Amino acid sequence: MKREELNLYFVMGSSDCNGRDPSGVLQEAINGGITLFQFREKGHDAKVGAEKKELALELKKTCKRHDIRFIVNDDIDLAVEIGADGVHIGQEDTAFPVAKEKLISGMIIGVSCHTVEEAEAAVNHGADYIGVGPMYFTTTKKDIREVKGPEVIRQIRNAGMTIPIVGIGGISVEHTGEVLKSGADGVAVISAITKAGSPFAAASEFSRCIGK
Ligand code: TZP
Ligand code: MG
Repeated sequence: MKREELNLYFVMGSSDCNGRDPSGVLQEAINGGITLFQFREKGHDAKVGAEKKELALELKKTCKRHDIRFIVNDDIDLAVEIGADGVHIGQEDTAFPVAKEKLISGMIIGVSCHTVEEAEAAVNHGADYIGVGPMYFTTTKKDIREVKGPEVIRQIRNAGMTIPIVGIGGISVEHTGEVLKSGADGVAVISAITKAGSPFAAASEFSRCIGK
């Protein structure tokens, strides 16, 4: 993948949207300039089964219309079934080789990493990009690891790794410069866009700040 695709990575599921229609929120975020989308259907009242698939298909269609690639969090079977562009897996999710085996060749695999060692393992497995976090404190994900800030990204770069990196966790427009300066190619954001009065305005501000 082109590293620019990670510039503004929007991550979202229905329970992030404060009762708003996820398709509408995604459409606004796209209009505001996001460069990649991840469907992460988690938390209280997360949809499952047929309802989850239906929402995934709807959001994928919106992405497709705007040439934004559509990544599925964790659910490899769903990703394959609906022809997603890739998956994102955490350290506690399906092991990389198992995920790789199930995916169609060419699909993107992103991996969440919290340390230099985890980043090295992801690079060795052949991950397309890594998500590093939590950069800052967040209440969006309940089981977060220790907050180490952009320093971890700096350490990963100092260890010589050139893999595309996106920072995640508690990132607001104000933090974006600091995350990019540490060596990230972009920022991954949930609440700063989904909980904004205007997701369009929020995404536009991030885009302006990233300046690409
Ligand atoms: N992984 C690490 S922190 C996080 C995930 C999925 C949540 C990011 O959400 P927010 O609202 O941008 O802090
Ligand atoms: Mg996960």
